Amino acid sequence: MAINVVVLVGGVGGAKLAFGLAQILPPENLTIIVNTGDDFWHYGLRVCPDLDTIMYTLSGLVSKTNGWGIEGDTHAVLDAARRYGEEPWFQLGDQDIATHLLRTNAMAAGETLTEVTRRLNTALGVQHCVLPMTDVPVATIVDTVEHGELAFQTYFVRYRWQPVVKSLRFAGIENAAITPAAHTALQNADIIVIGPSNPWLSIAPILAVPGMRDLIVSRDVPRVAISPIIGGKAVKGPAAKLMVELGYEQSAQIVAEYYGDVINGFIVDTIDKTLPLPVQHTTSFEIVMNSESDRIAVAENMLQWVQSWV
Ligand code: FO1
Repeated sequence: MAINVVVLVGGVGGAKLAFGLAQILPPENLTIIVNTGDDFWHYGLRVCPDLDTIMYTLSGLVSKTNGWGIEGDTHAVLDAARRYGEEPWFQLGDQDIATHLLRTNAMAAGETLTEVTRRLNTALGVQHCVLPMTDVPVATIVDTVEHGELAFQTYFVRYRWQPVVKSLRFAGIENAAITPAAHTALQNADIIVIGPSNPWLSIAPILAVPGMRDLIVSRDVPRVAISPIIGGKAVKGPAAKLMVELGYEQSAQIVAEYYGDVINGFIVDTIDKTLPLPVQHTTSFEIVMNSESDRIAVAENMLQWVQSWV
């Protein structure tokens, strides 16, 4: 029997799980809803890093070293910009720029982000359904001790997530709406998964789209998160540092508490198997995803475990 899986993701960790799921589920049974709070305008181009990380990962184009961008991409455009005295702080590869050019052009001509995302993914051979969390522009804003409010990529890339974070907000979220495609996918989901993405930076913007959290909680199906924190440390990126700055303990348990009633299932690494977790269904297995076979194993173990609930 085919089961419909919807996975909410952002960043490199989420893309690894999406890759694993895409290897074992047919295109019609997997929808990937992606954070767009990291999106921004750069040199007049609409850059959507999390959507592109998913597209490049699923199409096999992704840079293996970075986990984002395109493997072997060159930087002739940014090098040429340097001749004009520009000091590029955000590494846009030449092939990657083609993605941003075409997306920006299509959106200027009236295509929605959902439509252009579908078209670009299809052109690269990605058959699974990749959806932005909303078609309305939303921008994660990071309030920091050192610099006050920073646009997300300024905080994350320009300042290498070193400033101390006081709070986060999602500018424009009040005007955002769930897209018909995301709504239908969540309504038809047999399992809703929250990937091992940063809960505060990648998942919170998705859940903050008006109506999103309520829609997910209203679904009487397994709603499972995979911890991005293993043994008190973030697998990648600022999750653990951010937790301390926001006043939390660095632990998978805090992530489960943070998700609250959004989830009824939580998966931690075996190293965290003794943690008391405030969730109805919990399990532990190895969730570090270094290789392609790790990603498939995590996706398989998760689906097997969830199907054993009933
Ligand atoms: N991350 C970096 O740390 N430095 C970069 O220069 C950078 C460029 C970049 C270009 C395109 C793209 O799709 C992603 C890029 N990223 C870069 C990653 C991105 O900032 C983050 O992965 C996400 O926004 C956080 O989820």
